[in-house]
Parts: sequence; structure tokens; C-alpha cells
Amino acid sequence: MTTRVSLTRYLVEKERTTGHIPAQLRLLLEVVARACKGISHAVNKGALGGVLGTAGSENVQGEVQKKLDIISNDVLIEANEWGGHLAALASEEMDSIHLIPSRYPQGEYLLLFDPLDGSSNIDVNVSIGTIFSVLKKPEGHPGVQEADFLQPGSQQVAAGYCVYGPQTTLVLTVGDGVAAFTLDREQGSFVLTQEDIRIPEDTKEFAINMSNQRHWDTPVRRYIDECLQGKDGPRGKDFSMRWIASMVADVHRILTRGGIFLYPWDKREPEKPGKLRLLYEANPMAWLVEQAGGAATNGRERILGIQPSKLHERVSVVLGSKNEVERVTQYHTAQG
Ligand code: P6P
Repeated sequence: MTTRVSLTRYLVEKERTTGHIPAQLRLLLEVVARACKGISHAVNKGALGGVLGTAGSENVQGEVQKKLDIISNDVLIEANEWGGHLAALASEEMDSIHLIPSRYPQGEYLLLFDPLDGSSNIDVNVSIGTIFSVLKKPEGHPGVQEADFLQPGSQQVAAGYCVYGPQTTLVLTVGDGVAAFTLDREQGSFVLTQEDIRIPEDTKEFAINMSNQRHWDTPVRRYIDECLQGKDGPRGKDFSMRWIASMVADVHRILTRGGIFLYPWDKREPEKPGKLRLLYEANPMAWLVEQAGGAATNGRERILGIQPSKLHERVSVVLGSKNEVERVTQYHTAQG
């Protein structure tokens, strides 16, 4: 019988062997995992739990909030406030950062999250997920301000997501590879099911919202056109397309079997660099993909090297199988 390794054991042994996970960070990751279990439970209830539909409010992005967006956000805040591991947190669902109430001990970490990504899929029973990123609070000044969160993704100390699909799976990196943990609902614990995940460097599968095709810039149109020409075109092979419209689900597929995901700039709103948010969507996903041997750029430069200027800053995203991402980057460079 193979030994089941729980998330707790994995984190303890990782700390013992690599020193990547100080006790406070281990506590943070276990608290986030516990919160994801709670969110999974709420998501799985669906209509039976009265959690579907909209909440009648909008978030800072001007997007209609679903009831589960707010429930998930509240679960993550309540789970993380009292533990003494956080200095503050930031969420897609909140305009400004959330300080840890003074009645609780203050920690050294900053937690950023999209509490429920892909929420347009909630009411149609398609996979959604929680994305999270962990930074260290900069030293040298008391308290926490928004500027403390504006660190490039290369400064992350942990990143991950939890996908609520046919299985509930937590995928995590602390900087030495990517591991996946599947929720055992009978035991109520996450169990290690994949270690050292690797993305194939080549692929025949792309993920993009094709309805935006007429709005893309030339390099992206060229790349997708060549994929669509298949084996009779310059690529000499046929491609397939997937688009779940839930970044967590699309990235999980790419981590599992390879592929390339693109949400590029387009001319619908030319002042916006892209749709996806840098700090709590692109950065954690970019680190996971790079840690699994893939690549992640904004079409031109490495996402993890971008210096943020705003908490809810958006960015173009091209990530996945390394050789395909590099081809898209070459097409942008050729454009000048
Ligand atoms: P579109 C979900 O709303 C999200 O932020 C990502 O999870 C997803 O990849 C993208 O937007 C889908 O966008 O324009 O296809 O609905």
C-alpha cells in the first residue's frame, strides 16, 4: 500500500529538506488550503445551498459580483485574519488592501487572491477556482500600505490555486517545483497526488477566446492563423483549441498535458494592457508555469519581471509550453 502524503506532511518535510517553508509560511499555506476546502464545500452545494446567482453588487473591476465571489472572499478573510502570519491581504473583490485587525497579532506575509476566478461559469456548473500569491512584507517601516504589495512576481514566496472541478485539487509552488494535492472528502484532507509537475515544451493545443480575433494585434493574429492552417500551413501540424473561460481550469489543463494560453491586449479597450490582473492572477500562474518548465510573458517580456504600479493592474498573458510562448514572443519582437 502506497503511503498517503498529506499536505501537512509534504510542507513539514519540504521545510526539513529545503528550508523553503518557514513555520509561519507553512501555517499560511495550511490556512489557505483549509479555506479552499470551505469554498469547495459551498461551491459543491450549488442551487441546494442558495449560493448561485448574483449578489446585486459590483467589484472594483466594475464586474457584477456573484454570491459565491463574496462568500469565497469572506471565507478567505475569516480564515486568515487571526493566525498571526499575515500583515495584510488583497483581493480582486476589494478596492483596497485589508489590514489585519489590531486585536490579532501581525505577521510578515502579504496574501493576494482572486477568491473565485471564472465566476461566469458558476451558474452553468463549469470548473472555477481560487488563485493565491504570497509575498513578504518589505521591512524597514511600521504598518502596511498598498505600495508594499507592488512587488514583481519574482518576489513571490509561494503561489497556487485550487480548482473546483470533478475533483478539488490544490496546486502549489514554493520555488522548487510544482505539486498537486487532491481533496479526500471522506478524510477532509488534501493528499499529494502529483509531484514535480512538468509542462511539455511543445504542444498542439491553444486556448484563447476566438470571438475577439478581429480585435487582436498582428503578432497574435499571425500565431493563431498559423495554428488554424494546421499541417498544410507553416506549422506543419494540426492544432486543437480549448477555451473554458476559467483561467484556473485552462492553466490546470496546461500543467497536466501542455498547451498555450493567451489573453492578449486587444483594441476593444486599447488603454487596458489586457483583461487579466497582474498581482493575483498572472503572477501566481506565471510562477507555477515557470516552475513546471513552461514560460509566461505579456507577449514581449517575462511576466514575473514586471514592476506593478497599481494593485488591480491588468496585463496581457501568454503562458504554457515553452517553445510556443517563445514563438509568440518572436512574432511580437519581429513586429518591433
Ligand atoms: P472571457 C474569468 O472571468 C477570467 O478572468 C479568467 O478566468 C478567464 O480566462 C477569462 O476571464 C475569460 O474571459 O472574455 O473569455 O469571458
